[in-house]
Amino acid sequence: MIKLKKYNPTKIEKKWQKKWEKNPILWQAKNFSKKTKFYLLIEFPYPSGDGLHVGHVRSYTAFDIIARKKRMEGFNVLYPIGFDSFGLPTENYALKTGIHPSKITEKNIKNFRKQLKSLGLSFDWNREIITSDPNYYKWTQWIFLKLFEKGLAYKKEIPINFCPKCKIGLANEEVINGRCERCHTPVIRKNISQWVLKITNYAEKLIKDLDKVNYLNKIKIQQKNWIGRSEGVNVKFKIDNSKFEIEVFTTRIDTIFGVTGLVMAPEHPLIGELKSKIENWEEVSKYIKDSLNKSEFERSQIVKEKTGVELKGVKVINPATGEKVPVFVGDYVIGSYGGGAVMVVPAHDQRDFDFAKRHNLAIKWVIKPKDGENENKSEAYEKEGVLINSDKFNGLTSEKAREEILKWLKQKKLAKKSIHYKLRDWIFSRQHYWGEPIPLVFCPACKEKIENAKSKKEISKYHFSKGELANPGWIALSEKDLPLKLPYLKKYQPTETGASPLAKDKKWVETKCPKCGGIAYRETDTMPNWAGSNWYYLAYVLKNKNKPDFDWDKKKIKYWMPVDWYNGGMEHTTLHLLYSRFIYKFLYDIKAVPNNEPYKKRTSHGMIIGEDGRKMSKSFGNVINPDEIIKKYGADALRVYEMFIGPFDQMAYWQTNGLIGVYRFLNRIWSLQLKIKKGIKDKNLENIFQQTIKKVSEDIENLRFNTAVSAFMVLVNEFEKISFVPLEIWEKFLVIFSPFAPHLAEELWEKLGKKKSIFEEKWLKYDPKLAKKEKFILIIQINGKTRGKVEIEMDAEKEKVKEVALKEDKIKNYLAGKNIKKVIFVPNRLINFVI
Ligand code: ANZ
Ligand code: ZN
Repeated sequence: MIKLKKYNPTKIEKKWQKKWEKNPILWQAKNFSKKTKFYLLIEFPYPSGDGLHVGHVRSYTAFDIIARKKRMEGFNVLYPIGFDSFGLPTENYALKTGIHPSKITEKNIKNFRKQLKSLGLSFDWNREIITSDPNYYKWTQWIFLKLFEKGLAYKKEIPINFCPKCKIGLANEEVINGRCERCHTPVIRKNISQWVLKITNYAEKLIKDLDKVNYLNKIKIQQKNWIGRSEGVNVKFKIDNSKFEIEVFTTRIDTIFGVTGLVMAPEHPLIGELKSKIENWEEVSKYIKDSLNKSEFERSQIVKEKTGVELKGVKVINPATGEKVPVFVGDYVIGSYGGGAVMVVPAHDQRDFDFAKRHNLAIKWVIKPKDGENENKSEAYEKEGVLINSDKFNGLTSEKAREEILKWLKQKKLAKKSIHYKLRDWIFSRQHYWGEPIPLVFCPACKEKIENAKSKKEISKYHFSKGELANPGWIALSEKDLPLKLPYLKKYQPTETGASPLAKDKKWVETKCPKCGGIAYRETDTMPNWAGSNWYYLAYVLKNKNKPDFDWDKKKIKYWMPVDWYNGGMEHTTLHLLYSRFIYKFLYDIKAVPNNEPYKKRTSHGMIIGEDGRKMSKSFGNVINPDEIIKKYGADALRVYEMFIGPFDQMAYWQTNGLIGVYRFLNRIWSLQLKIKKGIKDKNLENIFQQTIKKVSEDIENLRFNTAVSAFMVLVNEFEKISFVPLEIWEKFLVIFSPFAPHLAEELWEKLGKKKSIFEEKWLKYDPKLAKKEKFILIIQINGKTRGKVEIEMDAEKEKVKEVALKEDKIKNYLAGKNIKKVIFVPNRLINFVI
């Protein structure tokens, strides 16, 4: 008998990775191939200094399995990879170590590439992209220029969330519970002039088009909540003895007869206008100053006290009753939502109720339950109901009243229907070094031209774009001057003033205006981290193998887009997913892409948690380094283990013991080589094997990798039980197992004398006849006594067995009127009802 060498994953895996690299048909996607295209996308990594995480391995392996299966099924699969390499962590690390961010990025990418390759992932490496490469960000800048040209980018002095530690402005999305997403320092407010993108123009489409895509429901819900569409009414409250009026947004116009006050946000511009009327101006202005320093988060806390100061001397008129009610400034009202003011209905809104108690406002009940009375007067009655104390609207339901009151006030030109969104425009500037420069200059001469123009006609001869007219002085670079390269700066610390470090490079900043040739100054802000990932799925499509630059080839886009299946973390469903959908929709509107949703299908994976139940983190010392695992047990063991670890969409705990178990399992497969025999038949095994094909194929499509691995384990048990494994079944087993453990399968395949790669094989279809589950005679007992028998499919689950047993007439009779206390179930044998 031949002696079997030990399973040596290190050797096998290196060998095959080298061979596969030289065989592009195994991983290369072909533009315009006649085969049906299938574009699989995973979220590309940020190349941090920590290297690859076992969380990356989970998602990348899962989709590698799908990619390999799809290729074997005859699809032209695009499964690409790249690096999202601009961003703060690299810059912070650079500041700490004194090594330039570009150097660090290069080094980190090298490490990531090596790690990814050591996993045997079948990425199309010819399409690798790097967002900090000027050839790449040329197009990130181009997209910005287009947004600017069409008037979707504007510069605005706005209070932003500012992290005093990172010294950077943060988008609302980057503020988690009032703290900086990266360093967890409490965020403060600061006024800075920023570039902002009008994502709100797309709010409606971003909600509506969710109907067209196949995203996990929880992802759709998150997107909808984030956009926060709210339908209601804008109502005008005239200020007594003044030409001014205050507009409020309400979703409950049915409660208008209960309004006993009005609160304005501290930012509300009208407060300044009313200064001469306000008798307690000092108190009011101090309150405003204090609240503007607070973050939006702090201000919107539900538990927070509803503070406010009355504007003494100012009253507004309730448009429904004509009553004069007091006006306040209060920081629980958000300046940028609705009209930045709310009507106070203490009886029917708990926040208003609290506010009223504090400030002695009247509480006027105008809604009662449909049947009966509302007895509880110690809190607001927020539910809908029937109107009372509302004049001619008494007796109407809330729903009906909303229609009627709107009609009535509309006639008086005091109200109109309106829709508001929680979604804010997207702050697109960062005062940091390691990002894409914004390709605009500021030209004082052009500014003057625009501002001093007497007529539209006069200005039209200069051909300023929408963006240039809306932002006087800001002039777009010409497309042919892209990329605008990030200058190499030795000193790139963020500045205390909040200005971008690029401002320090006077030589770079001073330039000529592309429009008039006069002296102009470059924008020194850079783009946020999200800019590069807005369009990276297109970059893969456009990437040329031997050319560093991209051409915007619409034919390629038409062939490949949309992405067929996109997988990523739940933490990106409100930010990256929304931003990239917005950008793609914009590109569609300017006819740069042929369809308006970038991703057909979106799923997400659960995180992998440390062995101790905590998030993996250096500070807890519970981080698992994939390199070490691969060195000790091999990439295949890591891959199969991470697929076996639990349901793909759920969080899972790392367990090194589990990994060792999988490693042993692969060793057992390795040993089976000795038992392979040609020319034998085994009907029972054939049956189990056909079921395995069916199960594994379906499980892969449904992301049930854990149960697919279990099915392989059952099969391998069967292999071990018999004296010989038929060669034919063994070969087929290797084919369906190969996406999970590609190196091992390829090696065993070669040992069978095969000349071609196993990945050139076709995926298997199960034979429904052969896969039929066998039946057995189920014994049905009552209190341990056999009362019946019935034929049923092998491996039927408890619930199913119970159902079948309870349908038997005899059993029905025995159990009539009895109470089943317990059901004992022995799989493939018996069921016993204890009564
Ligand atoms: C009066 C009222 C009576 C309200 C009532 C509710 C219940 P959503 O659904 O989230 O859009 N509101 C309006 N603008 C606001 C702002 N800038 N800051 C804080 N709150 C604001 O919420 C709409 C409701 O939130 C509006 O309807 C308004 O209070 C408040 F029994 O108006 B309501
Ligand atoms: Zn100019």
